[in-house]
Amino acid sequence: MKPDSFKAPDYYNLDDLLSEEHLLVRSTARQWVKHHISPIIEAYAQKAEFPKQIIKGLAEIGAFGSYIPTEYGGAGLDQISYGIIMQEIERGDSGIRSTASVQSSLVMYPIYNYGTEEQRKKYLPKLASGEWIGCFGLTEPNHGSNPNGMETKFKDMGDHYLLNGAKLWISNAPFADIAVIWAKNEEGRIHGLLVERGMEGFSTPETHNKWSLRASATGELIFDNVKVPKENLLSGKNGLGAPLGCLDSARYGIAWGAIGVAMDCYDTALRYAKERVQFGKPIAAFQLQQKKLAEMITEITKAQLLAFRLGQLKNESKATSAQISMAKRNNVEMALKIAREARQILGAMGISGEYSIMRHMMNLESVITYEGTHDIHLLITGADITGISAFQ
Ligand code: TGC
Ligand code: FAD
Repeated sequence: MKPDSFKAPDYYNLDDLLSEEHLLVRSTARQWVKHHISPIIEAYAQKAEFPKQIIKGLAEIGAFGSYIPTEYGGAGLDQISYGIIMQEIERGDSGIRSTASVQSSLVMYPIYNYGTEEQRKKYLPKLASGEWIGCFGLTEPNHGSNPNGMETKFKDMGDHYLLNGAKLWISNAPFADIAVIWAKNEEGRIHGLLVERGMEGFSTPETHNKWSLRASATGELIFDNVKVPKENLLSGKNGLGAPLGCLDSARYGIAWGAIGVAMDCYDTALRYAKERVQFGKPIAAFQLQQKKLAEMITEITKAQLLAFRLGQLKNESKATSAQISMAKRNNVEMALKIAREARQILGAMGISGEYSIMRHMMNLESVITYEGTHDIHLLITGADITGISAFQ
């Protein structure tokens, strides 16, 4: 792969709006990605393997529990810093950002917000340091966009819960030490349970043959009469709103992460267009190529403004779920379109692993589907503005 000479575009001087802390967090994450992700990521994506050796480094840059208070091992940063870290990591690879956002928003977030003090003390420091990796099980073979229909269930056996069911398409599952899983009790109410690797009847087979997110490990979670201790219930919140609350946090991170991918593709395409000569001129001199590049920087700038404002709203605890959906949907589609256009600017070189673009493009096919599909987020906006749900 080419050496990483990434230069981030900032067409509207948005850096002026960032604090000293934001800039420091960004430069730390950016340097780390340059040194520890860019040189290895293509090889790991090609062999479809997650590079486990980076876990400690991810913890060190504050990617695990960025906004979780320091007393629980988190980095104690604000929401904009969390977004910036996701942006920088996803600039390297969406699969690596997946591991970080699952750990932070889908595992540490519910333990911090819905867990007991004992659960926070037991799990959060281990997750923040990367000693333990977590995963989040909501999607099932028969229930993806409609998690309310889930079939995984647990029964109160007096001194423990008995858990049965299966989850599919779960990031980090094959090597996770702990799974936050969502299941229905005997009354059909959704609850979160903490299932640890090693519990009898719990297995995590890996899902192979992915064309996307190849450097991220994806798997199933199978529960065959798993005895879950009662103290592993997340008792602070139940109902579908509990897992969806976690998704709000993860979707917010993805809205920033997608900008990282778009910036990387734009930067690569701009540099290539200025260097590649055809018909006696750099291809950047042709109007058709300029149109592509000009539209890219326009869309990136709009997405940056959307993410920054959403970050301010998140910091003030004012961001609505529908606002988060709009940003996730817009920014991921923006990044995917830019990846496709950038790939064309590179001609045949665009399909080569020498450059990051094709990997980003393939990764985004997962990002546009997980955490709520592109169409589901459109329906969330539709329901929000009309007051009428069109899901059913
Ligand atoms: P609905 O009736 O709308 O809502 C049920 C209850 O949930 C509340 N709620 C939310 N709460 C917090 N945040 C949100 N975003 C919320 N949206 C809804 C709502 O207020 C209600 O509460 P209550 O107290 O009144 O009961 O539910 P619905 O069944 O009609 O479904 C709505 C829909 C379709 C939007 C929702 O089911 C949905 O978002 N579906 C998409 C599923 C999804 O996103 N799955 C993601 C799985 S995890 C994943 O993909 C991780 S990838 C990780 C990686 O690698 O990065
Ligand atoms: P379906 O729900 O079957 O949807 C199929 C199509 O129908 C989509 O285009 C959808 O938009 C459309 N559709 C569905 N309902 C409607 C409707 N009402 N109106 C209009 N169109 C509709 N899940 C987890 O729980 N944890 C994870 O860690 C996780 N990681 C993932 C990693 C990867 C690489 C991938 C690809 C997925 C992951 N997922 C995870 C699952 C992901 O969240 C689901 O794939 C997603 O929510 C969509 O569900 P589905 O694939 O079952 O599609």
